Amino acid sequence: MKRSLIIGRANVGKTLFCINFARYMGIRELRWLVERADGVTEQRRMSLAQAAAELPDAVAHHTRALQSILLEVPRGKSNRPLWLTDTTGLMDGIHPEPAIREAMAQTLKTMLEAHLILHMVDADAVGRAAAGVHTPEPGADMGAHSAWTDLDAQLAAYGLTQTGYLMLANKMDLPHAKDGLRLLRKHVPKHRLVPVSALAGTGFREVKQHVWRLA
Ligand SMILES: Nc1nc2c(ncn2[C@@H]2O[C@H](COP(=O)(O)OP(=O)(O)OP(=O)(O)O)[C@@H](O)[C@H]2O)c(=O)[nH]1
Ligand SMILES: [Mg+2]
Repeated sequence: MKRSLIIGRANVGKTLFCINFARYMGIRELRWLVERADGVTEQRRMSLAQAAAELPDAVAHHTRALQSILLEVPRGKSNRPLWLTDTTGLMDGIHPEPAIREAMAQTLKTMLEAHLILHMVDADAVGRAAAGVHTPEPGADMGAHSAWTDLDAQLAAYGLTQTGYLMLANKMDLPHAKDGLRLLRKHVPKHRLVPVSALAGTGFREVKQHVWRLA
């Protein structure tokens, strides 16, 4: 079965996007298939509200496994199943916790096999970093975790070789996101870049069109 994989740095909004995109697709209850890096798989059922409420603010690497939602893509008179897979956030350098390193390796391995890659970046963090605005966050240095870095540049370079790749500039509802989007367009002039807000649900129609076309 084909997979649409959402990847990116920690805290850019991958999980919230999956939850709200599933809602947009008409899913009322989430049935996650969780694939842990140690090979164990499990099912988790929850309401959309419960899933969103479980997301902490500014905690990097909240997601530590592949977690997939089954979508139905209309194809003629029938539907074609497609996994929408949320992943562990990536980072530059080496994470001190082995479990997170393994989960990040799992993300990268799965990326090489995925039919569709949605590479998410935090446009607001990019804009904030460019403006020199440091927003202190509780618990974690969100700025350092979510702005554009070499890792994004490498993912974007890989994306140029993949027809199923699309870059998503997230958090467009926040004040510095427009500046961030402008900068991102300069960083990756050859890529198709879709501005979205995982929180507000904007840009979802374009993402759906891309996913449906290639599913
Ligand atoms: N304002 C705003 N906040 C967002 C948006 N998307 C995500 N967030 C917030 O950003 C934080 C991180 O979101 P997550 O969905 O957990 O990010 P993630 O990329 O899955 O993070 P990891 O699992 O740690 O890699 C949460 O507090 C979300 O509520 C958005 O579009 N706008
Ligand atoms: Mg997550």
